[in-house]
Amino acid sequence: MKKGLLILSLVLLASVLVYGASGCSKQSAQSTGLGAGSAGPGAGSTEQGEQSGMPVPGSDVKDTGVVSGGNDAGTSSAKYTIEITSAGFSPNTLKVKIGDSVTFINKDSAKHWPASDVHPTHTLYPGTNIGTCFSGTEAEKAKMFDSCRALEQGESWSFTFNEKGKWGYHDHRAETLVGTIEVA
Ligand SMILES: [Cu+2]
Repeated sequence: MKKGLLILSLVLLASVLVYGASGCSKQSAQSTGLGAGSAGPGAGSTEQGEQSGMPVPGSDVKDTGVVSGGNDAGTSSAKYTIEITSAGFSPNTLKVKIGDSVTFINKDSAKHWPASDVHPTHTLYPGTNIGTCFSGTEAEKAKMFDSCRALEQGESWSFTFNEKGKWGYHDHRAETLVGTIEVA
């Protein structure tokens, strides 16, 4: 009796285990299959999308910050001042970077006219031509290394250098007053 019971219970237990195991494996296989077929990829991809999506906007924001910072660094141009006196330009040699701007200020009682070489046409600096001073548009004139007018005492004129090179200039009113701006 005891043996019979033990064996019976063992058999029952074994069958339960086997059924249970097979049932479990079937269920898991089915759920995996179903999952893979329907909800699985969707949920998985959604989860992945959310998981990878969450950091992406964050990193985008960070990237944007970095980029705008980089832009700031790129666009933050230096500003230089060159004084004009009866002795000429000071400093008369200057090294700047592309995008930097230079303000010429007339500290003299006489008028001065900073302009690209070569006198009298002023065509050394790209896009510059003294003729355009009188016939060109404001946009064209803005690109010219030429004040296009004689600066009064205390008056200033600013120009942004967007062309690489070593640019000689002079005072169109007194062409012996010269200087050089090197744009790197
Ligand atoms: Cu000139």
